[in-house]
Amino acid sequence: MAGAAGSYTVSLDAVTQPDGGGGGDAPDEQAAAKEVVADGSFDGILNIARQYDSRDWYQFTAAESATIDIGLAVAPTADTSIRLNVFGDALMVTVDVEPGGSGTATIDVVAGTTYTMQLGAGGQAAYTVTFG
Ligand SMILES: [Ca+2]
Repeated sequence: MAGAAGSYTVSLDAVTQPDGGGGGDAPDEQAAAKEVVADGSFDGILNIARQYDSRDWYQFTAAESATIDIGLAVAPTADTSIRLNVFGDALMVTVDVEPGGSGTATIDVVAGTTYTMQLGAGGQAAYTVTFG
């Protein structure tokens, strides 16, 4: 008799990444940085064990010229610190944050200018980026 009753489960260990407000993993290349709005906060995940996920790149365009704080909080469950680099025409500031910790990058932005942010980790870590 064909089609004997039974079932099986396929586990792909797939985690839906919340990077930058959903829609999957943020790109690992600066040129493809995921667009975010520099207001409020967003979550993300880094996991060096997954392809393309040792780096997450984001970009935002300043709505007005101002001094802004970009906060980075790393989940206590992380097994690695996270490095945040913020770029204008060149690297502007670097912040390293340990698991369970938080840090802030303060930069002067110019209205209409696009900035990129690189988050990188040597292990796996969930994070939250906050604009203020
Ligand atoms: Ca990611």
